[in-house]
Order: sequence, then structure tokens, then C-alpha cells
Amino acid sequence: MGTFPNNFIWGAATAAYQIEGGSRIDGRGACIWDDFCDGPDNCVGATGEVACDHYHRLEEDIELMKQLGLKAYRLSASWSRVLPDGRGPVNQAGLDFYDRLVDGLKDAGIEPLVTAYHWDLPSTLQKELGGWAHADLPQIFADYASVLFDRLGDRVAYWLTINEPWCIVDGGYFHGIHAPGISDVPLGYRVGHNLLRGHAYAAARYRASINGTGQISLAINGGSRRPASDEVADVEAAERAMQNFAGWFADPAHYGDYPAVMRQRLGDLLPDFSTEDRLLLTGSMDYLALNYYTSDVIQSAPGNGAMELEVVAQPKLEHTEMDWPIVPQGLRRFLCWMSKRYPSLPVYVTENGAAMADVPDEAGYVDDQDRIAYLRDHLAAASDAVADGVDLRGYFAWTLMDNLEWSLGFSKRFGLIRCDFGTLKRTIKASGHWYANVIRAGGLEPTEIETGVVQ
Ligand code: IFM
Repeated sequence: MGTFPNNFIWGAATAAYQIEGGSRIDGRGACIWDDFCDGPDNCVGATGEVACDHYHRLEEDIELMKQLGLKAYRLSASWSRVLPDGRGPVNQAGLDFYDRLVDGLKDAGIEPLVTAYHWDLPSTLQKELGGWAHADLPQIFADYASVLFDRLGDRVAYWLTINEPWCIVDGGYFHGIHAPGISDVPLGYRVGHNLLRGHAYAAARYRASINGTGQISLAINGGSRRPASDEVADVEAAERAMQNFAGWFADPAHYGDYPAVMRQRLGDLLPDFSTEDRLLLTGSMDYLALNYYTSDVIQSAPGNGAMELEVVAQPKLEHTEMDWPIVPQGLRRFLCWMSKRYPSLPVYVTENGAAMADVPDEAGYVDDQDRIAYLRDHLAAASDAVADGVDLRGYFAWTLMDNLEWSLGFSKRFGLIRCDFGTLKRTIKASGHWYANVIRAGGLEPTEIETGVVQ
């Protein structure tokens, strides 16, 4: 088993809507998740109005990051906190919050990685323009991102434009289970297209800006797609599934267009990029930012959808509270597949973690050995990928603290730190202490690797 390179960046990640709260104060405008969670059946009764109240507790939270020994922290900015209507005048109080956060992190020796858009579109843009379906959204997004680059870019060296465009389309536009709650497949592909254009425009603006000396990318969620058998049809179906999943967004952001198999099979559902858009997209990722939770097994299924495949259940594997099979070696395969298809880009795992059925003791302490096992086995798989030649430079655990898991409200806990949503008290879990040791040691102890399972 391999180890991790020197200067490996050990981090943890969060997102604005999931932790900040303070949704109606200091000039913040509403976002589509505020609206979505107002719908009685959408977020199991939860809203982001308070969440972890990070907006009022950022000093305390940075102190906790220091206790974990984090080298980096991935945060996202709330667009409607910075620009309440999505465009127009800047809300200085909102921008000041991120300025203080970045300063606090730098003072603590923690490298900030800032995501400009983690799903919380300003409501006004949804109501007035129809959100990301509108052809002008990419430019409006780039204008917003530039406000962040100008104000924070002197201290922030790592940027992500957009988090998980696949999830935005799949949850928000194919299945209607995420904001804005629409089920319209052709519209979803248009939205995906505009997300890619928005990423490209923002990346170009960053690189042209005075602060544009760092690295910028977009976070792609994915996993491996293993064939159910050695049959050629299954092997080809699994490869199609990979290209249709991670390749959907990574191919355009690296090569300037969708994978050929998507063009062939989806036809008119995929809009064309203009020549200018292709040029801006090509090479628009300075690094691969990969979010990983689980992997699928795929078999060929002639006639089943455009991709003619189906997912085979993996009942023998343990599942997390999200009902996602636990497949550590899928991370290794995913990292290898991505770095082969998009060579010469450094790789960061920008999210990885597990929702578990945490049971706190009376003091709020959680002895989450199941989460430790998940993280340990995934880190072992990541170190295998390093040994395979993947240029892996960092890993961000999802997530720093329990938070609002979107339409599942506060019912799913992924945190290294427990947040009591009644009192807002934070308590570092066993997994947080364990991760602090990993960071201190620069990797897993050999004895821990030996206990890892292989899937
Ligand atoms: O909580 C989410 C995060 O916002 C995006 N990636 C997946 C996580 C777990 O579902």
C-alpha cells in the first residue's frame, strides 16, 4: 500500500446553505433553497434559517478546525448574501463575512478553498429569469464570481466555480427533489449546458483578473462503474455510464465538448457550444476536483434509456444512512479513470464521507467507529491510487460538522464534529480526533491500512 505525498493538503469541506444560517439578516437575499424548504413536503420540515449558525460562530468554528489540525478548509459563498438579487449592488455586510472568514483561516494557517456556487441560486434570478435555464445566467454568474475574485483573491489560491453540476441537474431538474424542484429532462440538459458555460466564463474571468494567479476548477461528483460481468456488452455499458456521468461535465471542461457517446445517444437533448464557448471551456480546469461517496455496478440493458444500461444492486455491501453502498476501492478506480482520461491535471478529492447513525452520549460525544472505518478504507484506497500513479495532492472530508443535508434536512449526519441542532453545541466526534491523528501523521498508520477492506 502506498502513502501520501509530502505537502499533501488535508482538509474538510462545507457549503454555505448547509451551515451558515443567518438567512434573513444583514441584507442577505433569499435563495432557491429557502424557497424550496418553505414547501411543506420538501425538506422534512427543515430550513437553512439557522442551520449550524456558522454565520455567528465562525471564530468558534475556526478554533475547532485548528483543533483538528486542518491544513485546508473548503467553504462556499452564498451568492445571495453577496448579491441579494443575484446581480446589481453588492451587499457589503455579506462580502465582509467571507473576508473575515478568509482572514481567520489564514491567521490560523488554514488554506481556504472557495466554491462560488454550491446550489443556492438567488431567488430573484429564478423568479425573473427562470434560473440556470436562461442563456444569460452564465455571464451573470461570472460577474458574481468576479466580485469574489476581486475581494478574496489576494488570499485565496484555490477556487471552484460550481459544485457538482450533475447533482444540480439530476436532483433539481430531472427528479425535482432538489431546488428548484423541476422535473423536465430537456430543460435539465439545457441547465447543465449553462452551468458549464458559467464555469468557463468564471474561470476565464479569474485567469484574466489581477488576483488570478491561483488555481480554478469545478467540482465533479462521480464514482466507478464496474461491469457486472466480463461480457463485452457489460464492459461497454460500464464505460458508457462513466462517460455519461463524470464525463458529462469533465469532458467539456477539459476538451471543449460532451463525450462522443453522449452526442450520439442523446442527440438534440444536448445543445451545441459556440466556437467561443468551446475555446473558453477547453482547458478550463487547473486541477481535478472530485467528490466521491459510492460506486455502481452496471450491466448492459438493450432498450433501457438512451444509454441502454442498468444499475445492479449490491446487497452484500454495507450501506451508509444515505443507503449508498460502501465501496472504498471504487474511489481508487474513479481516481485512476479520471486521471487517465484527463491526464496531467493534479487531483484533489474535494468531498468524501459518510452519513452514519450517530448515537451521542450524555455529553454529546459520538464514538463513530463506523465513520472511522469508512474514512480509513477510503484513504487507503486513495493511497492505492497514488501508488497507481495518480497525482493526488489533497483530500477534503465531507463534512466538518453535521449540517443540513438538503431535502433530507438534519436527519443525516456526515460530520467529523457533532452539531446539536437544539443547542448548536459542537462536539468533536471520535472520527474528528482520528482524522486529526491522520493529519498529524501525514497518513494512515500501517496497522490501520492492514485492517482496511477491499471492495
Ligand atoms: O451534502 C452534500 C454536499 O452538499 C454535496 N455533495 C454530497 C454531499 C452529501 O450528500
